[in-house]
Amino acid sequence: ESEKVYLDLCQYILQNGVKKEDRTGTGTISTFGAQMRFDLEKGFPLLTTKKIPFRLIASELLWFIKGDTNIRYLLKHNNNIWNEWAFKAWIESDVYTGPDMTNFGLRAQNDQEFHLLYQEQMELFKKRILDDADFAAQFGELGNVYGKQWRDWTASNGQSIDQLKEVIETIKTNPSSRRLIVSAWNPEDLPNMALPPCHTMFQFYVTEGRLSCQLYQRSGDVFLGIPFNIASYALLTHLIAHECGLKAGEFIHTLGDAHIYLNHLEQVEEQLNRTPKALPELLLNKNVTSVFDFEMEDINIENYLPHPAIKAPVAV
Ligand code: DHF
Ligand code: TMP
Repeated sequence: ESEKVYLDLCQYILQNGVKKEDRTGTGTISTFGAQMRFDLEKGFPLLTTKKIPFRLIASELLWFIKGDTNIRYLLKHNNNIWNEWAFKAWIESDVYTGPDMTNFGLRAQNDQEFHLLYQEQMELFKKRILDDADFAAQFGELGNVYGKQWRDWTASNGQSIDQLKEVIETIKTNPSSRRLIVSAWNPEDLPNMALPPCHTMFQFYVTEGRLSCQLYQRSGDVFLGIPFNIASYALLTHLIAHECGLKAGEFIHTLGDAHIYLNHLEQVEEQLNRTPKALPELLLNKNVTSVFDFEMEDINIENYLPHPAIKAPVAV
């Protein structure tokens, strides 16, 4: 059970984490610097100690791979994980004339009446993104986030750099390279992003027919975000290995600020009381040969029998 490294990290932070204020006003316990290794040959690292919605992870990854940065694609796939950050820009804009939604994330947790009002506005927002292409182009946009930097990094001379395409090409032509890197951290472009990238850069490594990947994540929400990030990069490694005729080797997850939000502590305790089950397997459509051609129906998880989901509020 390779998810033990994740449970150990949770345990470690509970025991050794230091109280730390954070941007969202929620508060965390935090440690700096941690590493988890997942052997992808021993099963697909989708946590079993709580149910993780794999189709949300797959559709988010396909969205990055397409170079898309607008939540409209995600909403069309019934994926709501980025809504709050587009909604935030909308309610802070001059065009928004609805009820005051300032600080909606925290207020919705503490005030039931406001929660209903917020839900109503969020539903209106989602509907408008789906129904109105012009509105979506303006307010569904998260700015120059992952998809933009991976596929269309704008260089100072104005040229576009397709980092993902180039790294896949290099894995094929020069697999021993020590420069197999994709960076989402573009300092000049940070002001143009809804959220500066949390998964900031990743590197590939090829030996003995196996493709490994290491991610440097500057900031990790260990209960909510990290399980998604693990599965997402494991899937990306499998997709690239598939195209390059390699086996998936290891996924190594290196974290900077690894934190548990103070309103996730009970949930983490509950999860730690559960016994992990066997990891599921990933099944990819063999007829798809390029990373850039995968669609949702080409990606499937089998034998996934997790414990039930555990709900927790996301800090905005
Ligand atoms: N902010 C914070 N504070 N934590 C995050 O993990 C985070 N992740 C982002 C953007 N901003 C963030 C993008 N990824 C969820 C998971 C991943 C994610 C955003 C949100 C999430 O809410 N997951 C819930 C339910 C998902 C659902 O079923 O719709 C979960 O229980 O895993
Ligand atoms: P920050 O920009 O202040 O670090 O806040 C970002 C929060 O989102 C932080 O709790 C980490 C979390 N996060 C993840 O854990 N994984 C992700 O993929 C993303 C986008 C965010």
